[in-house]
Amino acid sequence: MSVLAERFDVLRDVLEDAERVVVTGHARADGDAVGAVAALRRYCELEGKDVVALLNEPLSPRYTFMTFERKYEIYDPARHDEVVAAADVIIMCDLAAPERLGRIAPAFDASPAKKICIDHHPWAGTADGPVDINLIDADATATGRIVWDYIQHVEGRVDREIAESVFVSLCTDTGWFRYPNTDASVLKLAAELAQHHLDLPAMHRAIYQCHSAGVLRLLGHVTRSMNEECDGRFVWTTVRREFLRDLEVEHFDVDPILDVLRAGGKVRAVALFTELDDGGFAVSLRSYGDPDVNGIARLFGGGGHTYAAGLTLGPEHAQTQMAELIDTVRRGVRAMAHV
Ligand SMILES: [Mn+2]
Repeated sequence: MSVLAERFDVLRDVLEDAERVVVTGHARADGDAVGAVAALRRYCELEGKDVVALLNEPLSPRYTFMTFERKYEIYDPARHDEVVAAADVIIMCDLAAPERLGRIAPAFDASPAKKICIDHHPWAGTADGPVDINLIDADATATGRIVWDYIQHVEGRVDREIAESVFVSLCTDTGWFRYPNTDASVLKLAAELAQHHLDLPAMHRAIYQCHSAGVLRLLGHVTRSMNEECDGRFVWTTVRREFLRDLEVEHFDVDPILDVLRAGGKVRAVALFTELDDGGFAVSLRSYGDPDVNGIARLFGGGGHTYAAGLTLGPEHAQTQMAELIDTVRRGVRAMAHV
């Protein structure tokens, strides 16, 4: 039984009384956020609710194969502020910091709706979560899995759309079943979802083999220019704006780059610094849980999970902070027991 069982009962009572529901996720929605929002939207629809799924941006092309592609709306203040204000319930998925709702955040804050948070990032705040009702379980594999557990708990209907959505959450947050959060229960659920006529090879192709030639060249650049430290156990690199311009790459996902960086046999931690337009850097950190990259990211104002975390370095002291961050990871890797 889920540790959230009691909270699930609370959510069921709230949803039972609700007519108008808005479901949303963090800006630049990743697979888990997309999957969780998509599954909840469909669940609410099957329950007869007047439900709207709002995202900040169009879906990444990786996820446009989903049925959800035809079911969500891109937030437009002129159209949606009214919808958000009139909602009985707003559910935010895969984030516990409302400011990460991006452009939707002000409308979310202003709405008198009952607010629900469903998330699996470690919650570091004082109360039990940021909003009225918080379903936060840092041990959950993916936010989409919490949504699935909820639907199971209330014995809700499940169809192919829900199965596909939860599968997208599950496979992306486990890196297609390779990260440390993959265990027997994950594979068991994946098998159950796959029974809803999911085309797994096609999903894998859509999500992971969708790169432009420019991004492939970027991968080559990244491996050529990577820095190896601690006898190859820590690898880091920087992606400069000028490289992206030269390669005509406008958008890219960091996961394939991080996958390449950590493909080395000795690698225990990687860091990727992507230069931003303002001269700051978006930083992605990965490990196998040790060193705890969430702890390291928090020191620099970011966060995430023990094995995957991120942060942003402002332009002002970017170089100094980058050096400090690299040194912190280096020390974390050196402190690891040799295996
Ligand atoms: Mn997630």
